[in-house]
Amino acid sequence: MTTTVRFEDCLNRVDRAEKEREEIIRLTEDYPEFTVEDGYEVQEQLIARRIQEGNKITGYKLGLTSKPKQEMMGVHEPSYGVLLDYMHLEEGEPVRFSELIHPKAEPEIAFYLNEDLEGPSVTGVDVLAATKYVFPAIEIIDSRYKDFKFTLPDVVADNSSSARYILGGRPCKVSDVDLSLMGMVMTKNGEIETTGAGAAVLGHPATAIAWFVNKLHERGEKLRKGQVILSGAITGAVTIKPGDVVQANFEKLGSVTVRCVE
Ligand code: OOG
Ligand code: MG
Repeated sequence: MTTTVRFEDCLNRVDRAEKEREEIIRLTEDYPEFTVEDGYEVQEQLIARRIQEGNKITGYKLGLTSKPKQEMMGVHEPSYGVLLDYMHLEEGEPVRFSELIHPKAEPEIAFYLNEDLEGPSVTGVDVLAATKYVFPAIEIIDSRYKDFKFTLPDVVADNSSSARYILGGRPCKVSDVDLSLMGMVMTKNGEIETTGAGAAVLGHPATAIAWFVNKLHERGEKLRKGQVILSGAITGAVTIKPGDVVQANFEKLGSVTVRCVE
């Protein structure tokens, strides 16, 4: 971190924004020299605060792993964030808008690990070998930045917009499916909103996770048995409002549904 960036200030801004549900301006507006590395530093400190507050890490999420998402956000590199226990919703529990700023819904494939996974040089094949199950998932993202506008360093500092996630009830053995060719249809209130296939996520969702594991290694971290990893949205995010019911339907994997309330 360059000396002109006030690290503590950046950390306090993203921390408060999530707690108070208040949009903030991009950190890079006040600190143009803020780097992606700085973003991960702030993210790490933010998660340390959440853990100190009594929360637990349940896994990770990848962001901006598909072309539709990268184009939508104007960012051309993936990012990652940390999933905490308070972000997990059981299927059937609603997304409460009163707890969030301007949430959106994304269709994702979630991985559940059977073994620890540590870089460097991890490949998609290694990821599949360490994966016990895959699940259909919906991620609810909620960027703390005004109008969902950010650069890569900003979004990384904001824990990659992590807010809530829902896993479908039916786990599927990874060996029983082809995640690359797997079709997906997302509906809102019964109408088709977006369609795609697993290959939208860096060619294969396991490739995205391999990228992530090697990245984590650079920060001296690894994935642990029992953690959930969201591999990133297959399509652009879907706008939602209270009263909406969103469903992600995957070929073979089945579906996952979430309802939005005030
Ligand atoms: C960043 C997070 C993107 C995904 O799956 O691509 C993400 C954002 O768009 O706010 O979670
Ligand atoms: Mg996502």
